[in-house]
Amino acid sequence: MKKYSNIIGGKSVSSQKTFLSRNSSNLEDILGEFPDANLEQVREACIAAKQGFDVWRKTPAPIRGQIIGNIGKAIEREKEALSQLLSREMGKTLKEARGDVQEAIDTCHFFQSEGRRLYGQTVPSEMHNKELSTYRRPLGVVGVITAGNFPVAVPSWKIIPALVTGNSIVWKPSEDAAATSYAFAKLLEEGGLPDGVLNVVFGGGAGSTGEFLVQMMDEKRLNKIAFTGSTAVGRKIGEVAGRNLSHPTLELGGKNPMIVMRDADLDNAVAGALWAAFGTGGQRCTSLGNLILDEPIHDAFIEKFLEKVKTIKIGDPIKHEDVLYGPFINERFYKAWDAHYDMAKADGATLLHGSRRITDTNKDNFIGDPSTGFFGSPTVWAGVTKDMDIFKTEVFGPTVSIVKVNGIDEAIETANSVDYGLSSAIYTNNRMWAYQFKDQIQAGMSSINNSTTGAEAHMPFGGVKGSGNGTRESGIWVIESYTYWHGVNDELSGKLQLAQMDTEYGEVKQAFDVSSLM
Ligand code: UN1
Repeated sequence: MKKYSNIIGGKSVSSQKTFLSRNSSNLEDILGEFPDANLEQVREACIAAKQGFDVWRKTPAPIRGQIIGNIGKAIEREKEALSQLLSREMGKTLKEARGDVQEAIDTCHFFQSEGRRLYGQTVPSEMHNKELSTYRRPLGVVGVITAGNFPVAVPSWKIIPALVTGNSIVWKPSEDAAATSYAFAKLLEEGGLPDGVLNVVFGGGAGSTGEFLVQMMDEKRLNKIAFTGSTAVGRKIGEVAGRNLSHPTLELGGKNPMIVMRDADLDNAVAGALWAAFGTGGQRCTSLGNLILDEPIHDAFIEKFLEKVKTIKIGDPIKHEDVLYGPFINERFYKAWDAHYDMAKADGATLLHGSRRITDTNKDNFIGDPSTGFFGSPTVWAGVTKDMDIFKTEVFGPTVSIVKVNGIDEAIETANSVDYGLSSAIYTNNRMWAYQFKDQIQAGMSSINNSTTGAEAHMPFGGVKGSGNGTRESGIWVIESYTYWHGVNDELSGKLQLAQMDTEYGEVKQAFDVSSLM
C-alpha cells in the first residue's frame, strides 16, 4: 500500500497515527495510508510557514504570479489523471471531476496575471510636498481547512489567491480526499514555491488535525483561517478568529431554493432542478434544497420531474461513465442523510420518490453492486411547508423538498424564509418577475433560468445569513480576504506638517445673494 506523508517546510514528515483513504464507490479499494498529524506537527507546520512567509512576501508579485502560471500548466498537464484519482477517491462522476480540476486551472489563469496587477493607489495629499499611496500587504500565515466534495476547486479558491498576494499556507485537506489533495499539493510545489510556503497536514477535523490547526490562532501562529464546511464548525472557527481579531473566510452550508414560475419553460426547469438536486448526489454547497413551484404548474411540473427522477442512473462513476451520481463521500454523510427520512415523515411531508440506501433488493436504476459503498436513492418530498424542519435543514444528499406557492411575492418570501443564503435560482420568462427575484432574494449567488450550481471561477462565491460571514472567494473580490491595505504618507517638505492643523483650507469669500439680481 502507498504510504503518504505530511509536507512541512518542503520535507516529508510522517505521523505515528495514520488513516486510510478509500474509494467511496468501493470501500475495499484503498488509495493509501495517510498521516494523522498531531498537535506538535501542526505547530511545526505553522513555524515552517512563518519562515516560508518571510521569503515569499519578498518575492516580487509578478514572479509569484508566474509561479501560479507554472502551477496552472502542471495541473493542465495532469488534468486527466487528477480527475480520475478524484473521481475514484470521493466518488463524483468523471465529467464533474474534470470540471472540479478545470476550475483550479481557471483560477490559476486568473491569478497568474493578478501578480502583475495587485494595484495600489496614489492619493493626493492636503499638504504641499507630501505624497500619499496605498499598498496591498499579505496577511502572513493562512490556515486552510477544506471539505471533500470539491477537493481541488475549493482549495484552489483559497490557496491560489493567498499565494499570489504573498501569504504562506498550512493546509488541512479533507480526509475523504487525501490522495487527491496530496497530488494537488505536489503540483503546487512543482510550480516553484519555495520550501515552507505550502505546508500540508493530513488528518481529521474535530479532536484531530483540523482542530489543532484552529488552536494555532490562539498561539498567534496563524494570521487567518479560511474554511469551507458546515455552519456549526464555521461558527466555532469564527469565534476563535474573533477573539484574535482576525477576519476568517467562512463558506458554509446552504438550503438553496429554486423557484419555477407559471410561465417557465418546464422542460428546461425540470432539467435544471434534476441536476441541481441530484448532481454530485446532492453533496454540493450549491445543491438544490427547496423546489418552490408556482401553483398553476405545480402538478404538471411534478409529473415531468418524477418521470425523469425514475430514470436517474446511479453507480460507481469510474466503472459506469453515464451515471448521474455516485456514492456518499463517507459513511457519516450517509447516516446524516438517512436520518432526514424520519425528520420529513415526522413533519408530515409526502414522500413521492426515494427509498433510503440502495441495496441489492432496493436497486432503483443502480448499475453494479451497491454493497461496495453508500449509495442513496433519489428522494423527493412534496407538501412541504415553511414551518417544517425538512424545509429549514440542510440535507447533504440526493433529496429535494417541494413547496407549493401562489405568485412571485409568495415565492420570493418562501425562498427567503430559511436561515441560509448561498445560492438560488428562478425559472421564468417574465422580466419583471426575474427582476423582483434578483432584487429581493437573500443569497450571495443567483441564477435566472439555470441551476443553483455552476459558479464560474472569476465570479464572487459566497453567501449571506447562515451560509457565511460575507467574505467572497474567486475573482477580484477574494483579494480583499488575503491582504490588508497599508496607507503610506511620504513627507518631502523637510518639516513637520500636521494634517488638519497646518492644512491651508480655502477661505469662503463674501456671500453672493442671487436674488439681488432680480
Ligand atoms: C461547493 O459546492 O462547495 O458552483 C462549490 C458550483 C461549483 C462550486 C461548488 N462551481 O456548483
